[in-house]
Amino acid sequence: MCIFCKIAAGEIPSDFLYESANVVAFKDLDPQAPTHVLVIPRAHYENAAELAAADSVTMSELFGAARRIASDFGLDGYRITFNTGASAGQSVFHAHLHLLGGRPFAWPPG
Ligand code: DGP
Repeated sequence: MCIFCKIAAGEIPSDFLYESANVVAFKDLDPQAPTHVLVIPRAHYENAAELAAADSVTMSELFGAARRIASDFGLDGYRITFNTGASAGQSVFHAHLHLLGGRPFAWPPG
């Protein structure tokens, strides 16, 4: 079982900022901004593309959860990222949405 499957299943105790039948959200271990939350499907998909192809309802719920968490944190601007593939910086191969906020962000991203 991968690390995010274990978190979603409650095998690794975590504080969930959002939780439903299909999705959980929790703080990133290595935050890159004052607010850095990961929103993941409970079911295992290797990346966002695989999730989108297999379950567009859950994919949509990731965005809804991110919107709600951004509102809860009072973020007036935020960035949503899906690193998809090792060349794009993906290091955990269980689909996850990064919600980042609380500081200015540069464009283009590094
Ligand atoms: P990515 O590089 O896009 O695959 O992002 C993976 C993120 O997951 C990275 O920012 C660090 C975070 N992370 C890795 N392992 C854990 C963990 O066990 N707990 C939490 N909360 N975050 C983790």
